[in-house]
Amino acid sequence: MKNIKEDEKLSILNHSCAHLLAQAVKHLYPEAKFWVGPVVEEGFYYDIDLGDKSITEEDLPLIEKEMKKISKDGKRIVRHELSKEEALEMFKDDPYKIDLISRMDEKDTVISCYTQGDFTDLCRGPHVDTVKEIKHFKLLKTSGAYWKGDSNNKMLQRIYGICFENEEDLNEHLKLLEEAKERDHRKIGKDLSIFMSNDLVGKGMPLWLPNGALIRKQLENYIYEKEQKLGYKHVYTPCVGTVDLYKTSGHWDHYKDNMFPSMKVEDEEFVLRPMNCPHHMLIYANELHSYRDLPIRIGEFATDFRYEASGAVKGIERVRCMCQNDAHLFVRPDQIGDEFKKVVKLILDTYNDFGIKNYKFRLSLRDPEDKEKYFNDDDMWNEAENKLREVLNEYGCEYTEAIGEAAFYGPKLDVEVKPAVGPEVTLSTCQLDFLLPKRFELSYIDSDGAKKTPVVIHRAIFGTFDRFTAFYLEETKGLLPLWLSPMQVNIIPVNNEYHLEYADCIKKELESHNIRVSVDDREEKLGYKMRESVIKKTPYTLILGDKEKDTNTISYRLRGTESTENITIEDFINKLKKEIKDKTIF
Ligand code: TSB
Ligand code: ZN
Repeated sequence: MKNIKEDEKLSILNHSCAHLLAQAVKHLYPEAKFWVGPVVEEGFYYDIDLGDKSITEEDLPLIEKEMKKISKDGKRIVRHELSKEEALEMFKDDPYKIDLISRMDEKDTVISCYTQGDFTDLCRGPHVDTVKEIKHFKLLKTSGAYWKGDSNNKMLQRIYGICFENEEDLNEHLKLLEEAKERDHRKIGKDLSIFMSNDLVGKGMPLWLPNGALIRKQLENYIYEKEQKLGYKHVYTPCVGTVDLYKTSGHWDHYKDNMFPSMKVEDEEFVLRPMNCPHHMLIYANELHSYRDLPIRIGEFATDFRYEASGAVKGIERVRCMCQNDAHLFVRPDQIGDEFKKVVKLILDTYNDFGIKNYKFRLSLRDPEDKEKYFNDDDMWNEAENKLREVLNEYGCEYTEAIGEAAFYGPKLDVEVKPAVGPEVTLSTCQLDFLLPKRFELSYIDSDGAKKTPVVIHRAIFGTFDRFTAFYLEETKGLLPLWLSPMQVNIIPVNNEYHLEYADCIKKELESHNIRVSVDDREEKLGYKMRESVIKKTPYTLILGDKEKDTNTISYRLRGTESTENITIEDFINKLKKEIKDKTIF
């Protein structure tokens, strides 16, 4: 999909379209006041204060109509430059513009405004020459947006739109948007009964339905088995900790804004944990360790709570209650490279098993200037950052570097993926940490008998089961491989009266081999049931009629194909068992 911000010409056009939108809104809602209307990756938006009025998506066609009318009128877009004093006078009735102008420094900013017909807006520009050029646009949606992004401020109304140079480009883009909507995990999650939300539970706190729970269990089993083979030891720990625990770890100082407020019980003050590292540090510290015991790998499928802004939570991709596929690896300094390499391999193997191709590695480094966020030890940082680079180069992984994106305790390698809708998110992560082991005074006895401090690697292959499921639903468009499908086989008897008994018998047989089966015994037409089976994205649909019953066979149709195959039940079971075992992608 086109990134409008990256195309200079389209950027200008979209910016002009934002002004056109504002002008049309002003015509239809004279009391409207305007905050800012920037160009974004997805087009443009304008934040508007409409007093007690509100604009819904149903109102957008009317606004578009007014925009078209203004565009046809064809007024020129004229730039004026003015002094701060003149600007303050010109916009004296508009508190939003006054706010903007007051913060402008005349010495290094030229204050300018643009006029088109009866509408003038404060703006840096540039713009297209006349409103006539703004023809191929679409208003996309509305949402609420706090003034300056601060939830203590007034909620403004945001209208999003997009503009192109010709109708074909616009239509092509709208088609892609429509496809993205179809692929959005929130839609698939609803269609396939994977998760739900309820305000009584809270924002960003989705409930996993049986189908979702089944997928999640498979993911847990998959990664548990892999981690066990790699020498991980899995633990269970509480999803709260005391404030003192998080003061010791440093999260209280560095991560407090992302945590829920604390709660006092008797003489203890608890927080819902945002991370599991402190608990795992204490487990390490529970025993004495020799250099020969390391690496020690403590894993947990751990529930965490993070205070994500209510406007930022999204389906199961960004939640306030999540379950990490977490582990902390305690290593000697000489083991960092090897262990980091093993994590990268585990990520690559996992993605390969899932057939995931659309991802990018990103190395997140500190901003050496930011002494507040990052602990101040240049040698430690340089050493850690170089180790990560070395392994990535050795593995031949392509990666980008992001300055200032590191965690406060060390540099990290993230895997970035692009959701159907919205900005990129991190899936897997692997983070080096020289700080936390010191804060928890962790140690091991080295070969020379001296007490040394281990290094910690934080890593999450799936990230969280929540985010991974969201991503994978979008990556596969909900067409999950057989082993992950909540329902693997759907049986349709051609005629309930004659074939239901046979269908039930086949169901029992498949179930005895741990295959997940449903029988559609509703009194509906065969064609209807077949279509339903496709909508539910069930991998195999069995059609059982006279022929199958008489020959003791089954006829199956593989999802996405139009032909049916007739085979014995034994062959069918063996085929499915192999596909499940091999985790076949189809
Ligand atoms: C890997 N302490 C480390 C851990 O040991 C840690 O917590 N890292 S993290 O902050 O990067 O989180 C791990 C992963 O959780 C991220 O890579 C991301 O995939 C996932 N994640 C983070 N925030 C959310 C959220 N709000 N909703 C869903 N998943 C999230
Ligand atoms: Zn951690």
